[in-house]
Amino acid sequence: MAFHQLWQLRAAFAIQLSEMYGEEVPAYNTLVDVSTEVNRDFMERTGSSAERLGSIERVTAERHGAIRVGSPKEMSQVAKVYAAFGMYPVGFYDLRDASASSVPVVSTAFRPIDADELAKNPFRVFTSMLAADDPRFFSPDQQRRLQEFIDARELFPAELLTLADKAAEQGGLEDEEATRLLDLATGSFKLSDDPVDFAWYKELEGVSAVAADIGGVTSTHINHLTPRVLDIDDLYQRMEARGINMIDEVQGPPAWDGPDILLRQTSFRALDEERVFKFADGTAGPGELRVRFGEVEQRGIALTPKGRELYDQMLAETDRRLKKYGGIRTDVARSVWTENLPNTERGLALEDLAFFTYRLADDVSEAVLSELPETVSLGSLIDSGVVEAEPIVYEDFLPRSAAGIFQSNLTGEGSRDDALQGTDYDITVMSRIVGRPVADPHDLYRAQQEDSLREISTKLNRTIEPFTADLTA
Ligand code: OOG
Ligand code: NI
Repeated sequence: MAFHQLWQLRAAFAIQLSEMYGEEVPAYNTLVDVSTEVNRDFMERTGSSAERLGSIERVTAERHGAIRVGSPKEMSQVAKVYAAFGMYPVGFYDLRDASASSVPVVSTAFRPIDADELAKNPFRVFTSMLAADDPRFFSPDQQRRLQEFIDARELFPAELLTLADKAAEQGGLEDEEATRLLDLATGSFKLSDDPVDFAWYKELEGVSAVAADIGGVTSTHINHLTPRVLDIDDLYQRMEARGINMIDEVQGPPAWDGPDILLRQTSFRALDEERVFKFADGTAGPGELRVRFGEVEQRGIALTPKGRELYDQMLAETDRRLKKYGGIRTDVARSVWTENLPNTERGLALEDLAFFTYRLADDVSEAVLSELPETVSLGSLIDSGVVEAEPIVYEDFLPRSAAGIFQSNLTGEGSRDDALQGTDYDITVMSRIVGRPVADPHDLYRAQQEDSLREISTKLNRTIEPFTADLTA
């Protein structure tokens, strides 16, 4: 008998989902193969610096998934399931206003929180909840019928929830129970072959294809699983060369002559999948739904709130220039970035634009150390080689990119009545729904950075002044 800790359960869960998804959506296997090739070639081209943002093993094994649920109750249940895998809610994303199309969901991402847990296995799942009570999307009558439909289904069997609680409480499970937990959890994310009520599905699709995908069927399903690559532009070209139709652009930051920042993503539409429909006249028959897709991402350095504000300003500036002068988005974005963002890690660190952990360099002489003043700036410690910076990888998501990913895979625009007042959702409401506090990603990164600085400060017995603007010159 072996005891399986939460991270081991998480790693096994990621693999089991991946195997199931590969059987369901063969294009996913192609994507994984091409991603592996891209990473291997990138390593060969760039050598050891390729691993600056994670070991090649971690990057190549890394995935994120996405699922969608229909109600606060389902959200709190899925949170219990994730807790059994050491995955906790981080970040609040309101996608209702993040795009022109109708995307009636609010989301959070479940992921490991501690750096050592992330290093063991970083599996994360972007999890969206239908805002079924938002009058901008659903009429009062639709809200009532949606709620009834969703309340009547069971996404997560009671046995799964009991086992999940037990795992969370004990910090893991013994063999047999571990296997059972994994089977039940994976099974509840499997595309169901239950017949789909045609009229109901189409009615919801008129509001939003996302609403139909969530509230028009009796179960949830893993919507995509996303491998991580080291060069997304290379991946994009190779997929197109294989005849796979990618969305128009890579979402997020442009390719540019500087460190990888935040998150770049792109996707393609999966093929039609066969489903059985029930029609109003009582007959049933085969049909097709196209709801799932393939996505890939390249992760970069996490930005501080100050860096994030600059990022948002650069997005707005890119939009403004495109509107005024036209052009290709990535080209315009690249020039905005080059004008506004330091293109070295050092610049990003010193202007407090991105998060790093710091550590003492191995080979600093006692003489240098003894001459350090009582209070010393981080900039001078880096410049004199006493301290080295390691970028903190962005482990989260971007609302505008997420909306773009949703949007690029919708069949139509859907409808949203902006004249009405939307329901209030925010990180506090989401915490209540989930049943535990939703962490602010910036707090997590900041704490990691500060812990590392505190450690150096103790070792050196000096006060470290973090960011001194005049050193950036
Ligand atoms: C989630 C879309 C967002 C991402 O990577 O930004 C997402 C969904 O389609 O349910 O996965
Ligand atoms: Ni995704």
